[in-house]
Amino acid sequence: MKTALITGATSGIGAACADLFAAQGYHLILVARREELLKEVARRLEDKYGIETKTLVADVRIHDDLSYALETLPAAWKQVDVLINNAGLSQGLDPIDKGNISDWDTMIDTNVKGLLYVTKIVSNWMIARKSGHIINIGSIAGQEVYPNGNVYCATKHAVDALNKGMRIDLLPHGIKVTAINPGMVETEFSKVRFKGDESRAKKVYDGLEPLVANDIAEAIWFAVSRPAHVNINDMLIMPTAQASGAIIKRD
Ligand code: NDP
Ligand code: 8X3
Repeated sequence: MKTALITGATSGIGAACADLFAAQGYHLILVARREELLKEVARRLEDKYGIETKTLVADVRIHDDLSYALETLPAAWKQVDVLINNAGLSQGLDPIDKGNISDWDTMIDTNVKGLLYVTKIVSNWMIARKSGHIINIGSIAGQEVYPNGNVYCATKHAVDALNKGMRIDLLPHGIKVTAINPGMVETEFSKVRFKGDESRAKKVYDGLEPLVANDIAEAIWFAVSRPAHVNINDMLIMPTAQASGAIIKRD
C-alpha cells in the first residue's frame, strides 16, 4: 500500500488530488489549517474508498508546529511515496508601489518557505528509503509575469527554481521531482486572492471555461504513474481559452 502526503487538502487542487489518489488506493496524510473541513475530506475518502488517512491541522508557515505534526507521525506513516507540495495562495493584485506588506509576507511565507519546510522533513524520509516522488505545484505565474502579479509571480518563479534545485540535489537518492504548472483553475484561489470578495473572484472566470481542479489532479496522476525510469520534469497546463498569463479569450 502506498502513501501520499498532500498539503492544502481542504479545497481546490489539493482536495481533488486527495480524491484521485484515494481512488487509486493510496493512504493519505492530509495537511491544512481548517480542521473541520480537513476531517470532513478525510472521513469522506475513508468511507468512499476504504483507505486510511491522517489529518494534520497545521499552518505550513509555522515551522515548529509543522515539524512537530510531521515528526510525531507513527513510523509507518513516514513511508511517504508521493509528496504533493500544493498549499499556496495569492493575496491581492496591486502594482508594486501599492502592494500590501502583510500580503507579500503571507505569499512568500506560504508558497516558498512553507514548501521548503515540508520538503526538508519529507525528503529525508524519502532519502532513507531511496525512493519517492515530489510534486511541486507551480503556475504559469512561475513561467512569466503578468501585470500586478509581481510578488505572487516571484513566489512561483521561486518554486520553479526550487523544483529544479531539488531534482539535482535528490538525484543521487533516486527521488523524482516534478513541477505541475497550471494556468487558471476555478477553485477558492480567486476568492482567497480577493479576501472573500466573491463577485470579484467570479469575474476572473467570466466568459471563459477555466480548468477544474480535477484536470490538474489527473496531470499529477499521469506524472506519478509513469514507469520507474521515466520522470516528468514539468508540465504547463492551460485552459484552451488562455494563451499566456494575461492573454485570455473571453466570449
Ligand atoms: P485553494 O484556495 O482552493 O486551495 C488552497 C489550499 O491551500 C487550501 O486547502 C488551503 O487550506 C491551503 N493552504 C493555504 N495556506 C496554507 C497554509 N498556510 N498552511 C496550510 N495550508 C494552507 O486554491 P488552489 O487549489 O487553486 O491552489 C492550490 C495551489 O495551486 C496553490 O499553490 C496555487 O498557487 C496553485 N495554483 C492555482 C491556480 C489557480 O488558478 N487556481 C493556478 C496555478 C497554480 P486551508 O485554508 O484549510 O489551510
Ligand atoms: C494562479 C493562476 O492566473 O494568477 O497561479 O497565474 S494565475
